[in-house]
Amino acid sequence: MAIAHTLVPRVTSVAPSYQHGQAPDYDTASMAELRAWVDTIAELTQPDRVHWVDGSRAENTHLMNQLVDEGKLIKLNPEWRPGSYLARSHPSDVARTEARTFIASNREEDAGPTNNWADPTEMRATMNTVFAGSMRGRTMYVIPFSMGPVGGALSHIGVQVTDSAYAVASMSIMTRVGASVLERIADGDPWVRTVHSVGAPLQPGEADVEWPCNDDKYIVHFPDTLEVYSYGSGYGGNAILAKKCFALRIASVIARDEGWLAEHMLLVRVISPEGKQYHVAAAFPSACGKTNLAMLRPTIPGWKVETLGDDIVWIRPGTDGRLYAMNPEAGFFGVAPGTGESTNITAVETLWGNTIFTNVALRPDGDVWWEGLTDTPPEGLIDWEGNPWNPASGKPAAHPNSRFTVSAAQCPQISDDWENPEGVPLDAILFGGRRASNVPLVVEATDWTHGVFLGATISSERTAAAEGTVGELRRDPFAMLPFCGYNMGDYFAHWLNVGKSLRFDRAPRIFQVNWFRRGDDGRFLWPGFGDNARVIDWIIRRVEGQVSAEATPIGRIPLIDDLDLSGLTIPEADLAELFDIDPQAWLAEADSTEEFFEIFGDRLPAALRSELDALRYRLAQTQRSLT
Ligand code: GTP
Ligand code: SPV
Ligand code: MN
Repeated sequence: MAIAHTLVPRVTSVAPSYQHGQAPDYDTASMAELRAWVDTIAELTQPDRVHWVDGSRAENTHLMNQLVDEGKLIKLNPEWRPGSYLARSHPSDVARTEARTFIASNREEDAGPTNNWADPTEMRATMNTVFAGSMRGRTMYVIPFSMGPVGGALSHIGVQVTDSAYAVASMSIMTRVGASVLERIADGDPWVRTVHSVGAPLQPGEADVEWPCNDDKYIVHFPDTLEVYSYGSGYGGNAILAKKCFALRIASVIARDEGWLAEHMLLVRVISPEGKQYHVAAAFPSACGKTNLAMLRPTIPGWKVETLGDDIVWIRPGTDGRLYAMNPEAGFFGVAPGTGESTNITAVETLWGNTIFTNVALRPDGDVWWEGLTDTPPEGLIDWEGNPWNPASGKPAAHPNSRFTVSAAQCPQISDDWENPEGVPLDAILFGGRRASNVPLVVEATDWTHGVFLGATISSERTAAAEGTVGELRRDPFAMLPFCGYNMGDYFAHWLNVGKSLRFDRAPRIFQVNWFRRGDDGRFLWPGFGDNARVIDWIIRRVEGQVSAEATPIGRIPLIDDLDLSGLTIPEADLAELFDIDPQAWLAEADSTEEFFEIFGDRLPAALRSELDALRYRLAQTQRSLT
């Protein structure tokens, strides 16, 4: 396991001709094209200054000091949290805005029924209107970035222009930024264009606010030309355009065309007590446990987990018939609430310093706090809106979607291979969601097609990661509902095709998991967190063919005796309920799946319809045998 030496910001080499903040003067046609594009955006948005980001430590220090001087960041007490800052967003700008997220593909059917489609010609006109003069009074930063190690075979590069220094600071942690990326562009590597403005121009002499943003928001993707325009929001996936906009929505389109997969997944290396390595990727919807599983500390002896990624994985079929997976990001943008020593000590250790916190509470001693960090809140907290917190108010001190931004290299259990440009071979893929009922703790798919059916039919209770009603059940196929840049029906077909390109004995096994099943009294039936290693242990033993499983209508489940529950005291009734499969409830689930599938019309692969038929058939059989 690697000990993290690298501190944020990541320092990349500076080309000799590259002056701090200035446009690089590489004399190549592709660099001229980049400079011309930057000029066009500047002409439209009218910033006071243009600053080319070089990714150097000096530049980062300057930027952070400037943000503190402007009152946009609070420097935390270095005694407790060196090199760390707190940002407070505007209360109206706290999460991704799915209703304002658009796929402006040339053909409406390419966006599909799960995306907001916009006519690209009309949307371009709208963008030209809203971005006109939108950066007045501000600096426009030009950020060259790489997703994946610079120059890696699976990597892709992009450029984000933004008028938010906070977005620059975040991008510097979340991606590889700097001159080495410009060298690739100068050499002619293709790059994705992304444009971001908070939509709050300043009149001469007008004072800035703590968190500039605009009530009018647009997060727009042009998949046919590989461009992103984001307007009005400074928060998370709306502003760090390399993340959801590029590495998922745009990358999924590139992946469709090139035969690979861009997924909303975590990636871990699991090492068995025998010392054998396995690689597991897992797709769970937003705020459903990816970061926690990525940083798992097993509670059962002998097992070790190393972190490779916590949110996005790019997966390619290899020539050997296996799937290879790589995390394209360089940092974690993780949910703060619920992160504590008893749940995710690895994250707590990762956050020792060099971290930007957003919308958490401030302690009187200049450190931070959020619900779940400790059992009892400290005295004298300032809440995420900057007001003294009254515990009796019933309002949380930290916003439910408050987050930390920190370099992956700081994670104490980061894998030595996390920057391996080849990626790692996958042994298992997990699909999960937040389901209070119906879905058992773990179910194994019978084959790849059934696994794709499990992924396609995930539903999950909504969380605070996006605007909407928390707790409401919604379909979130492959945890990609808000992130697939093309027709989800085609995406299902693509998954089936990728399966066909694998050697059947080398394709990863597919499982469905649910850490969130609840008892009648509302409590979680499964302890979760470190104890999820017990489920991983069973999954690995299935991969190795060491244990049998019970065939049920919905898939294969463990024989209880095969689960390592040593040291746990779970009432037998709870265990039974964790694996209970109620045929009536599942028939109703099948009806809802049919309704969901109908929205895709003839873009739904026939194989998934057959899977649904087969599921109903098996459920009906069980019903007969029960009655
Ligand atoms: P995004 O960054 O939005 O994609 O979220 P994520 O999928 O990485 O979710 P994360 O790991 O940050 O967890 C979200 C919330 O779920 C946190 O409040 C966690 O404490 C909680 N959580 C994670 N794993 C478990 C678990 O095994 N059991 C229970 N009960 N809660 C969990
Ligand atoms: C998610 O919502 O899945 C996130 C946070 O990882 S954001 O980057 O804001 O999309
Ligand atoms: Mn996520």
